[in-house]
Amino acid sequence: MADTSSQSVAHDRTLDRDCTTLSRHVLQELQSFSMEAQDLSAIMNRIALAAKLISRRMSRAGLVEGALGFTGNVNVQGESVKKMDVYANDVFISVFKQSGLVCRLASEEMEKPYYIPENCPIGRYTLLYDPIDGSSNIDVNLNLGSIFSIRKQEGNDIDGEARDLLQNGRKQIAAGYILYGPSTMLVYSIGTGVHSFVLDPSLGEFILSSANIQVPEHGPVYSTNEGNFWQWEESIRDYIRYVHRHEGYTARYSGALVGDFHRILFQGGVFLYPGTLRKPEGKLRLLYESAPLAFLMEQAGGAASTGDAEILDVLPEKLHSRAPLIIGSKEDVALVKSFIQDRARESREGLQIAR
Ligand code: P6P
Repeated sequence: MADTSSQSVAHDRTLDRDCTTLSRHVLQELQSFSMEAQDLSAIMNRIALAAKLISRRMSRAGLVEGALGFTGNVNVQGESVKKMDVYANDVFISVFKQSGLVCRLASEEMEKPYYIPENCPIGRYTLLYDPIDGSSNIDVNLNLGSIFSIRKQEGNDIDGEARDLLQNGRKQIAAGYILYGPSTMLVYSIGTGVHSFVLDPSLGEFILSSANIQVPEHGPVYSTNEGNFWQWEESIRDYIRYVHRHEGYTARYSGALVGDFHRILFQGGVFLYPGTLRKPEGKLRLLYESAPLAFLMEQAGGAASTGDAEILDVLPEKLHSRAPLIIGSKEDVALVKSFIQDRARESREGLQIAR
C-alpha cells in the first residue's frame, strides 16, 4: 500500500518530474501512441542526443583540439565557418542515421539538402536546422544555440531539389531550439504549447522545467543591433527613438538570436532584425531560424512579423531565403509595426506626420 503522507506525495512528484523526459512528454502532449506520435517522440529524442553531444563538446571547447576557431571556409551564406558549425552540422546528420525517420536535412551550413540514403524514401520527415546559431560567441564562451524545425515530406522529391520545403511556416509540425548557456535547455512545441527542458548531466536526460510557457503581453526588453541604425528605414529609427525617449525600456543584445529570443519568451519584449541597406531582406534565414521561432512565439501567445506580413505566412523563394524579423510580445511587435504603418501612410498620402 503506497504511503500517502505529504512527504511521500512530494517524493512521488519529484520522481515523476525526473521521469518527464522529452520523449515521454511528446506522447503525453499528443495523448496518443499512434505511429505518428511514436515517430515524433523518437525524433525529439534524437534531437536531444544531438544537443547533448554539442553541449558536451562546447563545455570542453577550450581544452580539446579542433573545437574553437575557423575552418578557413565560407558557407553558402558567405559567412566564415567555425569548426563548431561543422561539428554540430555533422552531429545532427549522425543522430538521424539508421532512424528510418528523417530522409532529408536542410541546414544553414549546406547549400543543398542532405539525404540519408538508408532512410529514404521510408523516412517521411525533414529536419531544417541552424546547427549553431551565434557561432561568433563560441570563442568568447558566451551563449549559443541550435534551432530546428520538422516538416513532413510532400511528394517524392524525385529531382532532389526538395521543392516541397518552399511552403510557409504553418506547414511545420514541430519546432524548437537548444540554448547552450549556464545550463543547456531545450525548448520545443508540437503545436500544443511551448515547453522547456533542462539537461540534467547526472542523468544525461532533458527534464521538463516549464510547461505551457506564455510570453508576457508586454515587456521592457528591446533587442537589436543598434550599430545598424544608419542602415535602417526611417520607421525603424522612429521606433528606436521612441524607446530611447520613453521610460520602461531596456536594451539587451547577445549576438545570438536564440539567447535573445529566450529572454523575451520569459520576460517579454521584442527582438528585431530589420532589413538594412546592405541586406534589405535582413540577415536571418526564414526556413530554419525565423519560421521555427515564429511557430514557438505564436504558440506562446506572442507575434512574429516581417513588418508587413506574419512570418508564418511568408513563402520562401529558395531554401536559404531571408526575411526581416520582428518577434516577441504582442504589444511590442504591434508598437514596432505602428511606426512602419505610419511611415507607409505618410508616403502614400504625401503627409508629413509631426514627430
Ligand atoms: P549581427 C548570428 O550570426 C545570427 O545569425 C543571430 O544569431 C544573431 O541574432 C545575428 O546573426 C547577429 O547579427 O549583424 O547583429 O552580428
